[in-house]
Amino acid sequence: MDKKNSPIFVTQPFLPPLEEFTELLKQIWDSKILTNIGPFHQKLEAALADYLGVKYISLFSNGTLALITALQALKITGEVITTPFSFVATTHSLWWNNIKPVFADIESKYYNLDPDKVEAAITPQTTAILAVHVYGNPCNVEAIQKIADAYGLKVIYDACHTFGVTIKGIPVLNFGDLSVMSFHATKVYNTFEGGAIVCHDEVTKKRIDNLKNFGFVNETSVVTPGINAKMNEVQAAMGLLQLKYIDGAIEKRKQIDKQYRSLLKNIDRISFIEEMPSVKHCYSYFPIFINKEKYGKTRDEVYEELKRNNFYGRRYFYPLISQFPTYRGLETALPGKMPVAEKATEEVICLPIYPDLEIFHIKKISRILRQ
Ligand code: T4K
Repeated sequence: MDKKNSPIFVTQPFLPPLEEFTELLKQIWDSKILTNIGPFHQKLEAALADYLGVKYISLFSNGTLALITALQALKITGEVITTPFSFVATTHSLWWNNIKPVFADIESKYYNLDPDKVEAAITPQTTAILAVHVYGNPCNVEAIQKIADAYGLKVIYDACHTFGVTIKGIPVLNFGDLSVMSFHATKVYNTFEGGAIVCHDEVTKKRIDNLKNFGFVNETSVVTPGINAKMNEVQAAMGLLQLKYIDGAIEKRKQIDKQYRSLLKNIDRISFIEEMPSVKHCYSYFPIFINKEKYGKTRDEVYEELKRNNFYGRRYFYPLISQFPTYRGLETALPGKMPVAEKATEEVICLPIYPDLEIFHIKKISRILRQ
């Protein structure tokens, strides 16, 4: 199939030149060190800490295990306030820790947790806030921290959509008690699968490292019932290589974001998220919102139309996590409780965005949306 007619998905992983990866694979073959915090794992932790501007980072096999472990690391129990507008893994991490999710509504500008709604949801059982920097736009970190300090709560950020994002030059990963990252194939920076926890002190880093390796501290001592969530050497080698190319990949995403903004700006029946001031972005997603009344078509009709034209956008995040069977019986999940999230989930389509997306594709998508 020629390039112009092949299907275009919401994303396509960025991959470095295969020869360079083969070179690193050869080193793994020679050393026979495949996993268990080997040399590539150690090198990648140092390199990422440096690139991201964080003090401590612990690598994981994926973002979901990193989320589950982050909650273990802080010994979170009881109730945690979280957003319904995210990938389901965010709330699943609470379920896996026997923690009751308490959903709070999002704000309508960036679709992140609304701090006022967070405060209103606090009960004597609340121990933490699990917020998501959705689509890579930072939460209102100051307001969230203020609430956390006033009520003695921990803050964990699901930073799976933010890679290298800064607010006024400060890495977003440095806010909150812990931040969790995903390096899944569909993310801005990928190690095929992978993830990480960012923390701010050595004791916490040690605890996280123990937790991801069965609780071992040496050959014979197990200090905690840990899990196996280590990143392996092949993933870590890929991560090192990806770092060489990441700035270029983000720059290409930036250009695509710019094209969409310029081509869609005059279609007043479509809205998209304004660029946040003072934020360095990573352009992980390009969500648009289809208002049925203004557009004259439902979001799903537009979504299907794009598909008929070979463009496979995604309805991230539909349904809301709170609408899935596991969670919909919770009091905070009941219909009408979160009007902003309930509207967003019915209107959103994430358009394709990835470094190799061609300009003619962006133009064609915009043309379809304009019809
Ligand atoms: N928290 C948040 C906020 C997250 O967004 C995620 C993951 C997590 C936590 C958990 O992190 P991980 O445990 O995954 O590290 C995808 C991803 O699987 C998931 O990682 C991601 N969020 C979520 C938003 O999207 P699906 O089910 O939509 O993926 P899939 O397989 O349909 O892929 C989407 C498109 O990407 C495909 O149509 C084609 C393309 N693709 C995908 C893969 C896997 C490729 O071209 N190559 C590939 O290898 O969930």
